[in-house]
Amino acid sequence: SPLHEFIKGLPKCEHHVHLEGCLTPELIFELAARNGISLPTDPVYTSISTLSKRYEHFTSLDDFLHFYFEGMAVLRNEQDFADLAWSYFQKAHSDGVHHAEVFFDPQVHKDRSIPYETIVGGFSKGCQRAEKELGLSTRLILCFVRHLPVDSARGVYNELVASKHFEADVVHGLGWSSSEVGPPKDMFRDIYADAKESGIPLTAHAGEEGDPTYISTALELGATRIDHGIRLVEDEELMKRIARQGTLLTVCPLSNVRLRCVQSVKEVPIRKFLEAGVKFSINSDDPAYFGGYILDNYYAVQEAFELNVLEWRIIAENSVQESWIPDERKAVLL
Ligand code: ES4
Ligand code: ZN
Repeated sequence: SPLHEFIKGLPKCEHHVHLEGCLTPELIFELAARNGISLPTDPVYTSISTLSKRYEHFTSLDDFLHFYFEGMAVLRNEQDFADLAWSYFQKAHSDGVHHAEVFFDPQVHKDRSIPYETIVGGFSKGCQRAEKELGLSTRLILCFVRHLPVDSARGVYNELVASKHFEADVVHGLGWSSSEVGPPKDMFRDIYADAKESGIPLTAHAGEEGDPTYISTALELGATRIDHGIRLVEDEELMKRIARQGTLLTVCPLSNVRLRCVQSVKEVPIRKFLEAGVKFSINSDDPAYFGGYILDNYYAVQEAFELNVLEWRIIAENSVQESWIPDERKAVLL
């Protein structure tokens, strides 16, 4: 397509990528060997290629999450976390990403006895290296998971407070993710109330598999951004409100296809969001599992919707404007 060079050159900001979702089959095998960890007995772990093949056939969010949580068991030492983050930032840089806000799941690592300091220490070293060597700006967003007890989230939140990592901008904001339908919609109500009181920026995965009431609950609890949010189109009034408020949706088209939220990228409501004036960015989610990084997602949107230069400028501009960065940094990126 004639716009491919233009899209490649757009200044990109990534707002929705899980660092653990950047763990490629290659890196899983490499870290398992380095750390002397045996991989699960499931025959899909026979080789890099059998594992990669399995990733092409997820049946749902929870089917994917099983492999996502299994894979991250190879992360043991601070260096593993740093190497994983660095591998993502190098790829993002080559895709034209200038600013990246990245999620990580401390509860899941703590559950397998990795200390909070090892996790945050490693990931933040990866961020510092990206800032220094690639000129990327980065933000770490600590993500709570919905499949573990809320007490475990409270434990991590207490460690965040004790570490003063928010005040030091080591951890910039909070999110929630993992299984959407099932656990109570408002399970993080108390934690989000405390975090909001402390001025911590809040986002939440909502409206991926779940209906629009998951989105309205997230907003009620203090989220100022919505991750995925594609089912927003099912509630006209809520969509108008989100457009009016200027709330950003962080959309992940290839993820939605791989997890069967939609049958093809054409079903992702990109046109509807543009027409309704809903701000969104295009992101990679779990690129090691979903067959593409951010530029692949941009290209997939172009192939499905044939947007014009003006529409791409709106998308790129909104992704800069809604980033959690100071105005001076926005001015550099625009
Ligand atoms: C996720 Cl695609 C997706 N949805 C919800 N939670 C997640 N964690 C990692 N990837
Ligand atoms: Zn996600």
